Formats: sequence, structure tokens, C-alpha cells
Amino acid sequence: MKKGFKLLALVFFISLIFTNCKRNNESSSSVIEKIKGEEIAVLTEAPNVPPPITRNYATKVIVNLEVIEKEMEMMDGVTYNFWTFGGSVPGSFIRIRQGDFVEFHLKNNPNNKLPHNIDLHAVSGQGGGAAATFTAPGHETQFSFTALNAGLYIYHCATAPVGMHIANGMYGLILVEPKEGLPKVDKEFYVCQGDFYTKGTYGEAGLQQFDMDKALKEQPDYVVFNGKVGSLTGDKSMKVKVGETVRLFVGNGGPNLVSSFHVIGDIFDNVYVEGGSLVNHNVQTTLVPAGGSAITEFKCDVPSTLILVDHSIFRTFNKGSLGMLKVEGEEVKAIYSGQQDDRIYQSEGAPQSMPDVPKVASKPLTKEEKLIQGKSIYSSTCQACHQADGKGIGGAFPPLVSSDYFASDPSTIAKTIIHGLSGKITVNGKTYDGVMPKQTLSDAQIASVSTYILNNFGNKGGEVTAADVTKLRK
Ligand code: HEC
Ligand SMILES: [Cu+2]
Repeated sequence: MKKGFKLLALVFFISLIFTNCKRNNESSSSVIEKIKGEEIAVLTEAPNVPPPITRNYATKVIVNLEVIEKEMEMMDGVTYNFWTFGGSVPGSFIRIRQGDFVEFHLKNNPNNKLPHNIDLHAVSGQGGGAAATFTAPGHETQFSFTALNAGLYIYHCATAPVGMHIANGMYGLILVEPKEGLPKVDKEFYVCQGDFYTKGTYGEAGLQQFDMDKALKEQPDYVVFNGKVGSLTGDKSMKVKVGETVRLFVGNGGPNLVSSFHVIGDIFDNVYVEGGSLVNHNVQTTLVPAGGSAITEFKCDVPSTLILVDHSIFRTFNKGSLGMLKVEGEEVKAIYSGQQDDRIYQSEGAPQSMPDVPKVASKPLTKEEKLIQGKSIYSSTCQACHQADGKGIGGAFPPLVSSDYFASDPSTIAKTIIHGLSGKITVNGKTYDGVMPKQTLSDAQIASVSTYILNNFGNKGGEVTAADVTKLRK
């Protein structure tokens, strides 16, 4: 009895030391301010962020966040039962000021099937709020906290099985602006990476189920920005003008992978390392840990399409972690010239090829499904060379637009993909003498992308089946 008491006293004493350590840190002890007024937090869906905070005092901020379980697209033609904070993946962006007193309301939509909660990494307190917010469907819970530390923080669900709740999309970012605010920039965006594990392989059409085995092995089928392949490409690209400064609030929900975040075609002038107060300069690639963040800032000096990637690069070109930021405006030739010449250079060696991947067996797709799947295969696999509009690049990559090369025999496209192509060819009266490496796609994927090309880019239609492709391989 007496011994037990001593032990308890010791534990209490040690915990006191630790609490004191924390309080000695200047950034948290000087934070508790007088709270003036009250406001309801503006929440936004990625890639948008709420407006910068202009207050120079602490206030009471009421956050209302609703958990919604719903089927959404993971890729065109592929759906998944996502669990979301606020109806989207990543969850709603929350923006507050250091010193703010936050009254947090977590609502679990009555149509949901499961209980959920929230662990905000911006919270100093038990579980980051997890225990206080364990919420059954059709309930609402509430707790409060003071935002002691400035920084960009991940929040996520922490209900068992935690990995599965996160893997289904339950994460987002909360920004605690420092008291003095962040330096002014022209545009701000919210980008959050996540890895997803499905029973079917990448691109397999239809509603996909969560795959626990793949999650345990940390072998995702999808690695995406903002919850979907293509969420930031084409029409959905982020847009800025030449000369503007951009700030990206980058998060990584995981659950497993660490991101090597990079923007192709620019350099980060500033990186708030791991979302904290340390600012590094002139950075090419910054690590964003699972359950962590980074803030990157850069000036867009010349017109171009900047490509956001996880530089663990197979994830980008084969699993989806690719986004675009279009910089529009006048060229600045002194900074970037564009191509100045293109001469023929021949060297020894056979056409390159990539190792074969196992073929995926699945039920035949309808023509409609093929067109959808084909479009996304085109943009992830062919577009880099043949260009988004299919017009190719003069002298290097032949056009697929109204191409007379495959007009008389539609299976030519599939043959080209299976075997690759090199040597002199003539397309629409122009000669090309390049090398197209053979592309590692399944028969079904080749059928889809062939069908997509035949029915787009001014070509005269037609359909290729997976069975046709299988025969062509022999
Ligand atoms: C790395 C660049 C590259 C990629 C990726 C690529 N191609 Fe090609 N493609 C070429 C080149 C180069 C040629 C011309 C080869 C030659 O000159 O012999 C070509 C030729 C072709 C042709 C025949 C010529 C024509 O214009 O009709 C077709 C069809 C074609 N590619 C389809 C595709 C499809 C479909 C994909 C995606 C699954 C793809 N290519 C991916 C570089 C590429
Ligand atoms: Cu949950």
C-alpha cells in the first residue's frame, strides 16, 4: 500500500518535470492571451484554403466538422467508399491563429455506419482530442483547446482500426498561423497526399474494396494528391500568373508512405520544414512524413506547367501522385529559352523496354468503360510524348490525331504498345525516326487506350477488345 503510494508520487513528480519542460519553451508559455470575441471557422475543400487571418488578437473559434462516409471516385471509372472529414479527401482545411481558443464540434452523420473521432496534431492534450470526440453515428461531441504552437498540422481519425480509418481518407490539415501572420503571397493552395489499398490493381474499374493485406505490406495501388488520380490535372489544374508567388500547404495523411515532395520546373524559395518554424531556402525536394506536413513557397518566374510529384517516381507515373500548376503569361527568354534546336543523334542499341508486369484478369469492359479507362491511361502513359491534344511534337513524337499510320488497321495501336516501335515511319506525310519503348500495360488496359484513341483525336472510331490484344501478343 505504502509502496504503491510512493510509486504514484514518483510518477506524478516525473510528469511534473515533463510538463515544466514543455512550459519552459517560449513558444507555448507566452501564448495564453485574452480572448476577444468569437467567430465560426471558414472551412474549405482542397485545393482551396481559407483567407489569411488579419486579426492581431486571439479569439474564440468555433469549428464544426462533419464526418461523412461516401462513395466517390478514386480515378475516372474507379470508385471507393471513402470516410471523410467534411465530405472530401483530404478533409476540410481549418485555419486559426496561435493563441486562439477553439471550440471543436465533431458531428457524425446519421447515415454513417461507424463511430469516428479526431486527433488534431495542433492540440496539446490527451490524444489530440481523440478520446473527447469519440462519436457514434447521429451524435455530436465537443471539446475545447488553446492553440499553443504555430505550425501546419495534420488531423486524422484515431478510431480502431486506426490504420483503416486513415487509409479510407480520414485526414486533413489545420494551420495555426503565428501571431504575426505569414508573409503575404499571391496564391495559396492545399495539397495532401495519401496512399490507398484496393482489392483490384491500379485502374481496375468499378467499386473497389479496401485491401488489408496490401495495407499491412505497405504496397498501395494508388498514391494520390487530394484523394483522386487527376484531382489536380487538366481542367482541375491550379492556375497562377507569371511573376506571382505561390504557397503550398502540403500534407501527407499516409497511412504508410513518406512523400518526397517535388515540383518539376521550379525551386522552393522557402520551405517551412515539417510545417514548423524552421525555414530552409533553395530546396528541390522536401520530405513530408506520414502524419506530417511542409509549407513550400516559390515564385513562378516563367510560363509553364509545373508538375507536382512524389519523387519516388513510380508512384507518380504508375500510381497517380501527379498534379499540375499552370503558370500563364509572357515568356521570359532570359530565364528560360525553350528548345533552341533539335538535330538527329543516332547511337547504337536496341529499343529500350521495361520489365513485364503480370497481366490482370478481369471481366471484359464495355466500350463506355474502356473510353473512361483509356482516357486515364492515355494521360498517365502516352501523353508525356504524344501530348494531351494527341498532336505529338514535330520531328520527335508522331501525332495520333487523324493518324493514317493506323487508320487502315486499328490493331496497329496495340501492336505498337506491345512491341514498341523504332526506325523510320511516315505519319500523315511526315517522317519520324524515333524510338517508342514498349509499354507495360495489361491486355485490358491496351484495349482501353486503343479504343480511346480510335474514338478521339479525329480518328474514325472502332473498338479493340482484351481478347484481340491477347492474340496479338502471340
Ligand atoms: C517515351 C515516349 C512515348 C511514349 C510514352 C509513347 N509513345 Fe507512341 N510513339 C513514340 C515515338 C517516338 C513514336 C515513333 C516511333 C518511330 O519513329 O519509329 C511513336 C509511335 C506511336 C504510334 C504510331 C505512329 C502514329 O502516330 O500513329 C502509335 C499509334 C503510338 N505511338 C501510340 C502510343 C500509345 C497508345 C502510347 C501510350 C500507351 C504511346 N504511344 C506512348 C513515343 C512514345
Ligand atoms: Cu474514423
